[in-house]
Amino acid sequence: MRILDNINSSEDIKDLDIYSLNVLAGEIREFLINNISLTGGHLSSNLGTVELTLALHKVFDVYKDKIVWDVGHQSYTHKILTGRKEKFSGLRKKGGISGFPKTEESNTDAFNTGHSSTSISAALGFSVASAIKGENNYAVAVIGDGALTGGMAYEAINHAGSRKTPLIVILNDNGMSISKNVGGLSKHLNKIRNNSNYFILKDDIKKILDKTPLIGKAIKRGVQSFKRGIKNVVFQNEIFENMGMTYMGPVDGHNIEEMMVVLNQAKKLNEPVIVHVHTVKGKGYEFAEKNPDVFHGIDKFDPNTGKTFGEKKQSYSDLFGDVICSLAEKNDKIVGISAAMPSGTGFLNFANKFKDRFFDVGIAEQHAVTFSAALASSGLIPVFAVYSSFLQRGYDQVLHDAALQNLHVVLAIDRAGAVGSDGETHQGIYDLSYLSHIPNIQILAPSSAQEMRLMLSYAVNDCNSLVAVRYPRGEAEELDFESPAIECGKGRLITDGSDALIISIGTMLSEVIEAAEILKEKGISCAVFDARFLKPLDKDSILSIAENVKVVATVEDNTEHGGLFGMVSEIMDRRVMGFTYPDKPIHHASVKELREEFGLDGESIAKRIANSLQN
Ligand SMILES: Cc1ncc(C[n+]2csc(CCOP(=O)(O)OP(=O)(O)O)c2C)c(N)n1
Repeated sequence: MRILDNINSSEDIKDLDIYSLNVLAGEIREFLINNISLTGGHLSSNLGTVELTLALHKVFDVYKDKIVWDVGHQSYTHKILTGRKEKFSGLRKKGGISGFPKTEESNTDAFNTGHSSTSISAALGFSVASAIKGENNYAVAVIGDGALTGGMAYEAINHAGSRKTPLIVILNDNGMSISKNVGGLSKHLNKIRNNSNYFILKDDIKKILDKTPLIGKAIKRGVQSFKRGIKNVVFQNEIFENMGMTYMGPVDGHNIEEMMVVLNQAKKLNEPVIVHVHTVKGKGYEFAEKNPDVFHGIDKFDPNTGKTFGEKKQSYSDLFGDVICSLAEKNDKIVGISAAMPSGTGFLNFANKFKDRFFDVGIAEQHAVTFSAALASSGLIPVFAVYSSFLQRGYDQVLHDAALQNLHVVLAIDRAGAVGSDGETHQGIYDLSYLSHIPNIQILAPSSAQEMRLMLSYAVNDCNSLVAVRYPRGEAEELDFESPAIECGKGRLITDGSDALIISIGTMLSEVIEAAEILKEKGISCAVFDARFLKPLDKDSILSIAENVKVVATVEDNTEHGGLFGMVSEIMDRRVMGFTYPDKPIHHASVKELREEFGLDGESIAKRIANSLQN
């Protein structure tokens, strides 16, 4: 029988000795590989944090203390240790457990995460609240070196360091973001990685640590002797120390015993502490260790070969990569910007081909937008490829730096619409809303591969203003409709009809075509209009077709307020039927399941329109 079979709560590991914990770590790795091979999920980050999580669960009381997992994609072992082991077959599936921490799933998930670099702020908030309420809880942030490239982390460190609020930040440094980590701090951490010895449990240090008192007046003396002791064997890190955080490390993140010693000491310090832990992303699974980026987030795969199944179809991200490369070959003003997502956004070929014209700025969407604005102001054509949900970070910069100065920044917005298994934090269903009211912006959405080519070329070469092209995750289909040249603010009529007008934006066109076909069989004739532009909206065409029909409907993979439905409603003095995602968080499930659940599939669209024509 495995040790893991008897682990159903964090309490169950409290009495395990180091040997058993190491055996358990091996069993958890096997469990992760087997389960994620069946469901897909974040593998390499989780393989890297097994021992770290075990040490945290040994040293802290997860039912009382607050552990905040940055991004949260590495929280699987924590989930296994907190009663959710049996639920892994439903990981990231509709109705199943989330791939990220969820307070509604377990009271041991202190705080919901998904977007990077929030953990130190949240842990600091927990620490301050605990002090105000007179409680004695520890607050811990677990943040990767990738997530530490996000500006918000420094805002929190700056705050924590100045207040001297007790807080433990675990810096899980594996040298990787999704791709190789970038930036000055990353170089500095790398230097430590290459030059330093790990903290080693030498007997004399052990003695100092053992003598460090937990309570009373002696704390200060104890802490100082502890710090002196520990600094004899560990690297000093002035960056963090100067910002007011005590630095401890580096510690071997796969050595449970040493991590427990250091974490216990960090607890005693009663001030902001950063514990620098070195881990190997993908640890223990050859394929993931060799290619941690490939296994960062992976679909189902064969655990014996590490290969995913099925033939890979051209995605919108791939197509973006191809088109932007060919445009850049002809126009040397084009520069590419990514916020730590060169592979996910399809930017890798561009990055390799145009090394001097490509910038991975780290997980720094705000900086990426302002940086792009200045490039545009200098006459270059910056193309920032970014996932819809992560661009939320750069809203003010889009408005303040790019739009108000009327600069030609191209936003290539990937993962727009529902994203599926990553769930509510990653849904790209807000971009039409958070962009539509910004002045000077043009917003386009392709409904097919042909349209994507035309729109990217238009955005880069013909447009002179801030421009967003938003497209979804998944296959870029070639559709059989005529794609005339893009004209600013002009949509295209796909089919004419006399009973209803359905206006769609982006790839929702496929569902709308299906709806129109179903309705045609029922004798209902629909005009289908592909808006192409949300802004400027093709008001004239829409109003003139609307004059002759009984029902006007809009279909978009965006939330209810502020998108196509709102824009079309504003130009009509009649009721418009809106097909949107509802105004509430949208959980994880496949895109197909979500469309069906929220009435955005062809059949549901047809049914509602038919009903309204009958009434
Ligand atoms: C604001 C934001 N931008 C981008 C991402 C996408 N993302 C998820 S994990 C990750 C890399 C995180 O690296 P690190 O913190 O070092 O964790 P590791 O996976 O290496 O353990 C990125 C870029 C995100 N979650 N949030």
